[in-house]
Amino acid sequence: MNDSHKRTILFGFLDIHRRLAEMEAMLAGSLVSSPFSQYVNDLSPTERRVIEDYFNRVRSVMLALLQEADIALEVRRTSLRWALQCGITSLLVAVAELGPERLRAYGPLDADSQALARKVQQELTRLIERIAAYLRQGVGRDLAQRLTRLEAEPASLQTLKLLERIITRWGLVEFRPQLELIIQRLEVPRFEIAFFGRVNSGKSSLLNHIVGMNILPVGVTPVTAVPIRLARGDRPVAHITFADLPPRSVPVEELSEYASEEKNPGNAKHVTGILVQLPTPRLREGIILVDTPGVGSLARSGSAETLAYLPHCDLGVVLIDAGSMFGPEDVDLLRLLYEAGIPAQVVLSKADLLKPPDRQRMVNYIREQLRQELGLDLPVHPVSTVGPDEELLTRWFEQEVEPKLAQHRALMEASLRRKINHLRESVIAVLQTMLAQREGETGGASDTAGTGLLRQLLDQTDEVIRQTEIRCRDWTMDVPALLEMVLDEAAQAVVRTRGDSPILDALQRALAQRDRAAQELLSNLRQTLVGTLQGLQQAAPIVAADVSALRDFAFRGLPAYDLVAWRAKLRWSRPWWAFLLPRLAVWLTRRKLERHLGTSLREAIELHERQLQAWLKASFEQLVELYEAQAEVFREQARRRRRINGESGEPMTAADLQNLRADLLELEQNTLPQPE
Ligand SMILES: Nc1nc2c(ncn2[C@@H]2O[C@H](COP(=O)(O)OP(=O)(O)OP(=O)(O)O)[C@@H](O)[C@H]2O)c(=O)[nH]1
Ligand SMILES: [Mg+2]
Repeated sequence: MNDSHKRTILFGFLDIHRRLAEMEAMLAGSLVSSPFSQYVNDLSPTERRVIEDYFNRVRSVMLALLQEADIALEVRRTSLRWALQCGITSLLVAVAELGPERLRAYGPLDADSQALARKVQQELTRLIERIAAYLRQGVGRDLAQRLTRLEAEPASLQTLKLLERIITRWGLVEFRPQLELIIQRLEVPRFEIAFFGRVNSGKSSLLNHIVGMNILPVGVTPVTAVPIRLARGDRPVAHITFADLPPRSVPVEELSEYASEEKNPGNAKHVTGILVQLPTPRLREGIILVDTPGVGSLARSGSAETLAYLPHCDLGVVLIDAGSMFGPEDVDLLRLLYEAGIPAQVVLSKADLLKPPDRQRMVNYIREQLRQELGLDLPVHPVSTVGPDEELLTRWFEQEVEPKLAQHRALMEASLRRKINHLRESVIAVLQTMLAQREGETGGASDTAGTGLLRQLLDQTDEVIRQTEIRCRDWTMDVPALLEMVLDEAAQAVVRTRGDSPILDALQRALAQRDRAAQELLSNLRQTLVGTLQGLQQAAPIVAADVSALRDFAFRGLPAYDLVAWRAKLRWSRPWWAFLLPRLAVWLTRRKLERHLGTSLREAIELHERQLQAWLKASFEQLVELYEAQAEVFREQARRRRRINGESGEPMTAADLQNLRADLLELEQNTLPQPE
C-alpha cells in the first residue's frame, strides 16, 4: 500500500471512532433523563452494555488492523481543558443570540417579554461563565487537593473535607464559590507585622535577631532598598519578583543582590517583591514579618515604597534609635499608622547605648512627645540586639507581640468556624430538600409563595447589579461635563476669591466629589446586596445567609492622586478690573482658561477618572462575587423547590437514596463547637 492508501484508511478509522463516540454519548445521555433529550430510552441495561462492548471490539479490531498494515496511529491531540473552553465559548455565543435585541428581529417585543428574554440570557450566562472561570483556573483549583495541604484546626478541616466530598458527590456546584472563599482565607497568610523607622535605626538587625538568622543585610549606610517579607517555609529560600522579568528563587545568601542599596541602588533591578521563607519557629504559620527601607531625610528612593506599603500591614512597629534624637520624622510614621487605622507599637532600639536611668528618661520623653503631638498614649519598649540587653528584645516579642498573634489567630479561627458552620447548615438544608423531593413530598401553598418572593428579590437585585455595572462602564463619559464644571468654578474662584491656587482648588473639589460619588455607588450596591440576602433568608428560612463578609467589605485602596505637579501649571492671575465688572471678568476668564488650560485640566480629570474607574470595577467585582457566592445557593434552592412543586425530579436509585440519607446524617452529626 502506498502512503495515500494508508492515510485514507487511518482517516476512515478516525471517522468511525468519532461516530462511535457520538453514539456512546447518546447512550450515556439516555441514562440521565432530561426533558431536553431527543431520545426515548427503549434499551434494557443489558442491551446497552452489550452494544458498548461491541463498540469497544470495533476499536480493538481497528487497532489490530492498523498494526498489521503497518499504519502509524497519528492523532493530533489537544488539551481537553482547551477543547472544553472552546465549547463553552460557543455556548456563550449561543446564549448571546437569545437576547431581546436579537429577538426583536422576529417581531416587536413588549416590556415583559423583553425582561423575560434578558433574564434568560443573564441566568444562563452567569452559570456558563462560572464553568468557564472554573476551567480557566486549572488544577490549582482542585479544592480537595488544596484541602490536604492546609494547616488549620483539625475540627474545621475535617468538616471542610466532609463538605467538599458531599458537595462534589451531589453536584452542588452552587456551594463551590463559598467553599472556595473559605479555603482561600485559610491559604492566604493574614497577619503582617511591619517594622518601620528612620534609616539606620536597626530594623534589619532586629528582624535578624527575631528569626535567629543573619539573613537581612545590615550596615551603617542606608541599606535596605526594597521591602522584604519573611514567612515560614520548609527550607531557606528567597522568591524575587520583578517588574520586567520572570520571578526567580534564589538562596537567601544572595538576598543582598536584590535587597541592598549597595547591590541594587535605587532598585535599579526593578524588584517588585521579595518573600523570604525560613524554617524558624518564631515565624508561625500565617505570620509575615516585613523589613522596610528606612524613611526620613537620609532615606533613598526605597522610602517611597515603605510609605506605599504602610497602609497594608496589620501591625506596625516603629523603631526609634536610642543613639539619635527623637524627631518629627518619627512622629510622622506613627501619625500615618494612626490615620490608616493600624495598631502601632513603639520600640526604643539600640537601648544598650544608654545606661538604664538615661534609658528611662528617654522612654518618658518619647511618651510625652507622642501624647502632645498625637494625643496617643503608647508604651515605649526598650530593645537591643547586642550584649546582655538582647534579653529585652526577647521579652518584648514574647510579651507584646506573640499575644497579639494569638489574639488575631483566635479571632480569625472563630470567624472561619462561623463561616464553615454556616456552609454546613446550608448544605444540610439542601440535602433535606433533595431528600424530600425524592421521597415524593410536596410543599404547601405558602412554600410556592416563598419561592415567588425569592425569585422576585433575586431578579430585582440582578437589575440593580446591572445598572451599577453600566454606571461603572460609562464612568468616564462624565469627563466633558466635569471639565465644564471645573472651568466654571475655576473662573468664579479666580475672579472672586484671593485663594492661593483657585484653579487647583476647584479641580481638587471636583475630583473629591467624584471619589465620594464612586464610594456612594458602591455602598448603595452593598446595602442592596445585604438587604437582598436578608430578604432571601426570610423568604427561604431553611438556607441561612451570611451577610458578614459583605457588610465587613472595606472599600480599600481608593487611588490617591498627586496634584502637586499641577500646582505650578495651574496658575492664573485675576484681571485688575475684575472688581468693576465681575460678571464680565468671570466670562472672559473662563474663556481664556479654557483656551490655555483646557487641555491640561482635561488630562488631569481623565487620568483621575480612569484610575477611579479601574478601582470601581475591581471593587464592584469583589462585591458581586461575595454576593453571588450566597445568592447562587438561594437561586438553586428556588429551582429545587419548584421541581418539588410539580416538575419532575431526576430519578434516583435506592442505593443513591441511601447514600443521600447517610451523607445527611453524617453532616448533621458533625458539629463544630461554636465560638462565644
Ligand atoms: N549598639 C547597637 N547597634 C545596633 C543595634 N541594632 C543595630 N545596630 C547597628 O545599627 C546599624 C544599622 O542597622 P540596620 O539593621 O542595618 O538598620 P536599618 O534600620 O535596617 O537601616 P536601613 O535598612 O538602612 O533603613 C548597624 O551598624 C548595626 O550594627 C543594637 O541593638 N545596638
Ligand atoms: Mg535595613
